[in-house]
Amino acid sequence: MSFLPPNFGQLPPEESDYATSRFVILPVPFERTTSYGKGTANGPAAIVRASQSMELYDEELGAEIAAHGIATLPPFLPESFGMEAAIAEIRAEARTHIAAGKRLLVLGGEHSLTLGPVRAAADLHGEIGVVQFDAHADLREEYEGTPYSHASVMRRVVEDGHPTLAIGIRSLSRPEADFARERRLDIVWGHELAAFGPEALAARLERLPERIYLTFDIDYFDPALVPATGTPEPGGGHWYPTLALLRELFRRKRVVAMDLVELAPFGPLPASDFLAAKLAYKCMGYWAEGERRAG
Ligand SMILES: [Mn+2]
Repeated sequence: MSFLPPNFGQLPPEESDYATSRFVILPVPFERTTSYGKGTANGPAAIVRASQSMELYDEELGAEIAAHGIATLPPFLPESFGMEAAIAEIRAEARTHIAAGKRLLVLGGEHSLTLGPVRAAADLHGEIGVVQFDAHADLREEYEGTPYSHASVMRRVVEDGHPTLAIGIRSLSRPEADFARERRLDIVWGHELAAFGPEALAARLERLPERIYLTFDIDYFDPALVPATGTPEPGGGHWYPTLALLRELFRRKRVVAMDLVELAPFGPLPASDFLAAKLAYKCMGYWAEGERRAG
């Protein structure tokens, strides 16, 4: 039996060595505060496994994205029991790779972990905006006793002072809606998605800084497309329209790091895992394209 590299895309060493790779995958199977369905800790492994059965040629871009190099790090799990300290550990780990000039993709895990790489990106780049694809606003002051819950992550990001754009939101509490209104947060609601294309996105992106952190909660998608997530919400994004939005984002802005979170795989339906793997790969392709156009 031949040796299968346990990396994203099942790439040979020349396309997956850390030193020469443009992209770095950081699996963070972090799950502490999920509310309903469990299983996001299994997300990163499922995404990497699915990516190994994925064609590496991208027909839309006419290129093999993997040629840029994709290094897969060993899974990173913070040792700290407390949430604040755990987030600080993830922040330090993420900062190492962004500082090394890598294009960092964090694979979750639950959405609470996002605060770590957002703070790492801000440590290194100063002013950043945060673009969030998500079904849920995640703007709660706190949830189930912690301000570091998955349901509070964007509240912390806003309080850190980062301008945000949230896309696909269709689930939030009244206090979250009040907070969003008071702070004039920019939100593209779920029911507006059908009419929201790349041109509309470009106009909204003009309000944000040049450097962007992208956080992608997989429950943004219609659960008919991605049933494997802990708190599914009807409605949401579809595949090709979402890719068009992502391509526009990477064209218009300099994305400094991103994450893909909240996949909770279940065996009988691997389609969600494959969608997540392909989404990560498409983002890398758009990322490289955007940077090439920027020169
Ligand atoms: Mn979320």
